[in-house]
Amino acid sequence: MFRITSLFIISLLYLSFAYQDDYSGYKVYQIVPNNEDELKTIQILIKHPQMDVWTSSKLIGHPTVFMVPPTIDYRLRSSLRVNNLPYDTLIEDVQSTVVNEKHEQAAARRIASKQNGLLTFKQYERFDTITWFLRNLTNLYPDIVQLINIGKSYEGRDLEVLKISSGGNEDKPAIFIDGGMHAREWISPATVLYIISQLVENYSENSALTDNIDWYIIPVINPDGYEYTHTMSRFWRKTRSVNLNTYCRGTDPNRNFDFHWNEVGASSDPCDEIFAGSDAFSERETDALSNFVLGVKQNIKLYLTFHSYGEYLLYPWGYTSALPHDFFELETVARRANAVANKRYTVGSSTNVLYSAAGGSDDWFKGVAGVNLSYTIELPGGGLSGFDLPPSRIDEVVQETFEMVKVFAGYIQEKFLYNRFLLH
Ligand code: 0X9
Ligand code: ZN
Repeated sequence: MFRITSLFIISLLYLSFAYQDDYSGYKVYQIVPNNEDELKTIQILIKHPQMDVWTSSKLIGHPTVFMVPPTIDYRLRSSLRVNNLPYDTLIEDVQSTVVNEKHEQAAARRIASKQNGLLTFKQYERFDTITWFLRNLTNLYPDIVQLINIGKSYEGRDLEVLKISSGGNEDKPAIFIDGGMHAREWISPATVLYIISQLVENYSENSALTDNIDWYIIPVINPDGYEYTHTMSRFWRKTRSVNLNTYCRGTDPNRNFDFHWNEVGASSDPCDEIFAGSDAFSERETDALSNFVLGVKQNIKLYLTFHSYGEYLLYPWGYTSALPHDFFELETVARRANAVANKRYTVGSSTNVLYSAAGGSDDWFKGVAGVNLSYTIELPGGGLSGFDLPPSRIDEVVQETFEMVKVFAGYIQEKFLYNRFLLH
């Protein structure tokens, strides 16, 4: 009996590891363009469908980092040589980085388990723990928090928005925050969880932020992808929905929003990392999010969506290089927030500092939901891969980012409350 049970366990263990993605022989390169010509060559290079772009920018001096499979490595390097493009090899063998990160995670878990509290910000949490944390907040702080189910993910996970409100006036300005849209950007859910924890668990100290503002917050909008990066494939980016007539799964949720959908910087090929989906809002996750937002849009005055990495503070548009009519305000508020990060972030419109990409959530919030102040925040990278910011650095990033969020919230108060008092 014992032998049968242990055989069963061993085969289960084997099965759970057997299909994990193996990044042996995958390499990561970095190119920092010194002039317009190099910039142009990079833009062409990163269009290669088998290249996984980790960060990129349209600005001279800003790095473009990408991962390549062994199958195209030789050709890629020849083309870099032919084009006279100097590059650095950031990672010789991606698999060893993934294994290292697993060890780091295990060590971080041991440290975290010795501390009090459900979330310690000493490790990247799994989706179940995150859900548990949110639900527990509704038990502990029923007067100020409410968990609103907005739908289910493709694989059936609950999509839940936490509403933080001190009550009173129904017409308060609101801030909407999401994280975890791209599965592998682990620092994003961690940051959003920290914001929640500060607003709720540290309520007395931060009550100025909740007295006059309502908050709608969802830490992981793409939970299927997030879990998949923890269990199967560390660098998965998209959702996990099945696509027709192909084995390639998933849609890039940040190309799936119904505003100039699939016009530019997105792909119609389900095997691409920037697949826009079979249609706008084809994904349950983006559909649920947008339906919920349309119901409360008149109150939402600010949208923040957290991604990683590269330290960019981006505002619309991503679908055109034209600037929004109120770009001056967008720029001014972003610069104020950037001051708390010692101006490390690059501020600008997505198209002008990063790349053109239509169907992003930020564009939709502004263009369709009418939330004029809409930002994508690309958090700092770290570790070797950029996405493997060591657990020991979570604290520092989330704390600094919360300070930035305070600046954004301060502006909302200034604009929508104090001005109102003055007018009345
Ligand atoms: O490409 C994206 O979706 C975002 N960068 S990431 O590296 N996290 O994937 C930037 C999105 C900027 N916004 C729009 N293009 N609308
Ligand atoms: Zn992202």
